[in-house]
Amino acid sequence: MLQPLQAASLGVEGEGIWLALGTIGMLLGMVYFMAKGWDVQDPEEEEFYVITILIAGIAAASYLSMFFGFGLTEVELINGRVIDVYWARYADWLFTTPLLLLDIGLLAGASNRDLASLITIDAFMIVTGLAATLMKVPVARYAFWTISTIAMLFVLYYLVVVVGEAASDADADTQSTFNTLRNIILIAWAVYPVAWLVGTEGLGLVGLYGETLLFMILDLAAKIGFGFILLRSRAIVGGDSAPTPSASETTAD
Ligand code: RET
Repeated sequence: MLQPLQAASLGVEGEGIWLALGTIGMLLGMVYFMAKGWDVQDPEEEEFYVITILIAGIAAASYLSMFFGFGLTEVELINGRVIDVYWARYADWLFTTPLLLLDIGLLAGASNRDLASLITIDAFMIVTGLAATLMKVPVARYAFWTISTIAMLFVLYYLVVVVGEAASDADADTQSTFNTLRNIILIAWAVYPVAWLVGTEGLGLVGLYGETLLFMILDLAAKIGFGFILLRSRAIVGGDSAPTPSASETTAD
């Protein structure tokens, strides 16, 4: 007997519940951000809203597609093992992780050059992660996982050192929001490669059900939790209400 959830979503099994919850969580986050930003006039502040709403919207679409089994594929490894992978995650992450970095980079007042470097390494991380996920030869999978993880360490290092230095020139509100968001990224992002490794794509210690739950929690924290803190902070308010609107034109090299 097909459960209603399974009937609606081709090939998706028990993990469909987490994909449904993920979709709802992203939609609620998006609607909350839209409602909160409705009256915002200041163009600088508006920019943060646009980026953050887009992040939640892209994720909602990706979760919905996974729920319907669209983003799901099977990879047959040369050793005969067949694994189910949700490739739609990578399409989501390819756009949303750069947007998250853009959010925090703009907040810190990082230079365009630094933002471009950060986003390029990040995109490289996601693309090599997708390669790791789709390869048929196990050793190649782990090789690409390692390359992607090294790229992630560069992203995190860059965020702390280079973007952090730009943020240290900003006002106290901005610095404290930057520190909180940076810590969310440091903690949440570092769990992704571990989830991949212990999940179905890697060693298979955790099944698709547990892995989908873990990614849902991580995605909601990294996108909606992140956006919630960013958009509630006084740091993004330009004009009169902020003590010093981030004097961030300086390119401290
Ligand atoms: C993969 C697998 C290969 C190794 C590494 C990975 C890192 C993924 C990351 C994803 C972050 C996603 C976010 C989504 C927001 O909702 C591709 C899992 C390093 C860091 C923040």
